[in-house]
Amino acid sequence: MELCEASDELKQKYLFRIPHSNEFADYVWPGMIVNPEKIISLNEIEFGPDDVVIASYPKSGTTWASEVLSAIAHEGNIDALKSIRMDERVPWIELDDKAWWIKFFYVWKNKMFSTGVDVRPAKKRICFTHLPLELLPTSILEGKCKLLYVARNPKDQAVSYFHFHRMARFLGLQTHTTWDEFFPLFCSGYLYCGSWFEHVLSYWKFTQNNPMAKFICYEDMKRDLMGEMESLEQFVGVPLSIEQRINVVKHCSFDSMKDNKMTNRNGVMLFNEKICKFMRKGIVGDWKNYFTVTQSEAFDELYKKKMEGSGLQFEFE
Ligand code: PPS
Repeated sequence: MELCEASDELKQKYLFRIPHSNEFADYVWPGMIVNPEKIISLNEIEFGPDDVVIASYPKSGTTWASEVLSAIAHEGNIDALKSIRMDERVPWIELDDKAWWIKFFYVWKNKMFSTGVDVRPAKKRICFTHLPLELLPTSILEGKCKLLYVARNPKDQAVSYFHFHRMARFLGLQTHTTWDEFFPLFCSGYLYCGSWFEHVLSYWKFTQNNPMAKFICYEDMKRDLMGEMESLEQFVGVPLSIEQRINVVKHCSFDSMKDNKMTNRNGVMLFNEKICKFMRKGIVGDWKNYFTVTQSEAFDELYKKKMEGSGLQFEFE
């Protein structure tokens, strides 16, 4: 278990490596893109019955679930999805859009990607967040809108997050942080968005017996996207035909999303894709290429302790 603990020195190093980092509400924030004022101001937004909020711990399949849900909200109209960039169809609510680099990005994006195609408006408004449950706007917590939580087995999530720290400028392009340093930071929860266990378990509890909320897993989407879609359609109340569903499943495959400039996040200047692609591997079980046997055993022990009694189980292969 000692392997899972991060020293104060390591934590300080992490904080130092994140540009404009700050600590707020007991979490570390990458100040280049998220700030406390923006998070607090979100409470002014009144979410309603036509909104669906996707929540997740980073690197859990948010982008994938966003495209699937957006496809449902657009009633299977793939042309609409190909005409509008995903970050417009599914905005990130806590992104600090007052920062000049974000404003610049939007101007550039509109120039580069605007197709001018007039599409039928979506049936539902969709957005996403990585905020821990307790920081969500009140209207979401009060069940005024639907909430979809996407989770992924923590071993693959950690590996994906490790690579993300290397390529995301707002996390400091941490190519010097080794996997052996990242592992205890992840286990101890001293990372942007905090502890994976706390994030996932708090939403898991929230979604239980809550008709306005749903919990899905990356691994289930991998195994049976058709089946997951059907239950998502029911959840948001927009049914598709089988043919439409088949087209959406094709459109949302890893290879198709990877080659689709409206979804693959290529050109987002917050990322350095020369270091690593945003659409990296998209598989279950990549953790085996990173976790040593000792790390895996230590993590399993921690996992058992933290997840005990929750009734939540993940697939790791
Ligand atoms: S983020 O930055 O937090 O919004 O990232 P997020 O979208 O949650 O997670 C990124 C990982 O999801 C993989 N991905 C997919 N896997 C399978 N199929 C599809 N269509 C798909 N789209 C995205 C992406 O490759 C990241 O995982 P890794 O393991 O790094 O490849």
